[in-house]
Amino acid sequence: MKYASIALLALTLAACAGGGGSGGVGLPGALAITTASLPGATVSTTYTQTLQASGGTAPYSWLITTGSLPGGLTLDTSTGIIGGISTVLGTSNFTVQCTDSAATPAVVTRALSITVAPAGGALSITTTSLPAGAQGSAYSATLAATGGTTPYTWSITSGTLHAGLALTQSTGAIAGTPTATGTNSITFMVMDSGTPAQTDTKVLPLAVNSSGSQYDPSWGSNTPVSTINFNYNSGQTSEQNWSALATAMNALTPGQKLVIGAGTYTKTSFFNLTCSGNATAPIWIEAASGATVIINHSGTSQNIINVGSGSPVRYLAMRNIEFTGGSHGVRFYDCQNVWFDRNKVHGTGDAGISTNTNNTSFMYITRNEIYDTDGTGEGMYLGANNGAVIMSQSIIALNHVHDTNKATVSQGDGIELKQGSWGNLIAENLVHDCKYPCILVYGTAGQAQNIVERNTCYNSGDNAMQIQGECIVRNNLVINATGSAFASQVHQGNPTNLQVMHNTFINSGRAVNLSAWQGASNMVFANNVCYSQSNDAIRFATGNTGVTCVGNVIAGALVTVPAGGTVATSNTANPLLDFTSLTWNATSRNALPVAGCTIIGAGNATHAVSNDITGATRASQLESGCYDRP
Ligand SMILES: [Ca+2]
Ligand SMILES: [Ca+2]
Repeated sequence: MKYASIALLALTLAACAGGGGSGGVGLPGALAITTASLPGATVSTTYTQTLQASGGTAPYSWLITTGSLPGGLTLDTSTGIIGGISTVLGTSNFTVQCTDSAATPAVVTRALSITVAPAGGALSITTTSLPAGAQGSAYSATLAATGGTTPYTWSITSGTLHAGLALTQSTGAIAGTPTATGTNSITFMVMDSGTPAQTDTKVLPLAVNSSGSQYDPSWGSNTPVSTINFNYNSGQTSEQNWSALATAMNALTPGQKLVIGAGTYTKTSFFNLTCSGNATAPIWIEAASGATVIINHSGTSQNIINVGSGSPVRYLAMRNIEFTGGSHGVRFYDCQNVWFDRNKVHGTGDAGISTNTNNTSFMYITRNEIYDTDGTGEGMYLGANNGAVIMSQSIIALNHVHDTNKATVSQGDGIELKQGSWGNLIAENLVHDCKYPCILVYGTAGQAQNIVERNTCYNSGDNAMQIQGECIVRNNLVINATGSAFASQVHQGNPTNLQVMHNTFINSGRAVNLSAWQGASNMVFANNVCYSQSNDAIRFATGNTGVTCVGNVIAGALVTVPAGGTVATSNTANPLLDFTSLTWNATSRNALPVAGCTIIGAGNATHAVSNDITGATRASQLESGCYDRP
């Protein structure tokens, strides 16, 4: 067909050429306006252009017949010169008419336009994002713009800054100490000093995270009785320095703080930390301000440090220390009221942190970075199998656990809390790139529920978050797993007393798999966003009798889901358009729902959680998923 059409076209062209016609062009000598377009003008700058015509009988006269020139410019009707100083921005459209001097004058017209641009170019806000702030900490960021005429004036046209922050109009600086948390969507406007003035606006989200001080032990801020400075002795070997440091640590008595100077302290044999404080006189061991203190165990024969093996350790804080090498990184034995804060544990031969030999309680594991584990490879191994050792009433918060998926790792859970452990809070952790689940929690064997909230988990070679039962799971963001984003199933006990609310579960494969929920008591799956690219949104693998399932927004298939428990997104072709910026592979993870999408207002009020993943109080309407849209 295509070849036949081209042949026909060739024949047609040949016929025209043979006819010899001139084809529609004006007659030679006829009056014509030859100016096809006019160059742009710059505001407040002299402009001169001469309209051109040909043919007919000179002289010509000129006229604007429709529209008008930009303010400040005029047309000389005898010369065709458009000149003056333009004063108004924008594009003016007009029709010029040219009349010649023949006895019977010829008259022609042409539509033209002139665009007046601002001096210095168009004003534009160049800031594309604002750094996140922290509640109670000084914040500073400065908005930037280009073009127009400086100085600029900045303002906010919609939305508000967090309490404690202020915008300086003359500089675009946002500064202060925020007291409120959450993500505010703010429309900033810049105005220049040109005449006329230009403006530009941009919507920028500003996030303020909680300080997390609510996770810290009250005794942690007690005043030390005395502070001992321990300095690295450059005249000695790394091993000798370790030996001296080990001695200094175990010599600490209640109320003392040991402040360690920068250096790499290398150990090669077993070490057990045994110093112990009390509630009014804790012991602190921490790096000097700004110092990098590395405790390295050469080889994998021993854990880097053991704490409380054979003797109880109480009221001990360890902060800002980097632990590398060894077998387990830090292994807690008979420990209660131990605060492990802002440390790094990495390059270990086994789990990063473990509490699986003795029962532990009132542990505070906060703000640590744990990565590059090996062996069974858990970032945190908390409690032991089948309730043999339990952790209780402890807080695991604000940690960054990642890359527990090295090829030689056999399991590599990010945070694993074993059967029987109870009353613990796992909150605001960032856990990603794990071989096994990023967060795996079993049951409490009838004790108080654990709480798993406001965590962000992504990239797992298993289920990204797996919770057996006896737990409250809320406001988590979970993306991308080889298994399901979220799974609940029999592990070392049965699913029971499990409430899963206001989470966002995203996976190219199955989003949510709920097994053995049928007939279990107090099972709630409400107000979640469950999006699968090519599999099930929600699958009740073994039935749903007795389960509360309401307020969920889904994309993907449903398997045995109670009627009325879900509403499908209207963005069926690409459900991720419901979010500010989210990808199936978790490279983008902003799950704030966009205005007008199905998620907005889809939540069920009976199962509402009062805050969202940022800690902000949820405002009407009630969104499903982990983010409130204010
Ligand atoms: Ca494991
Ligand atoms: Ca809302």
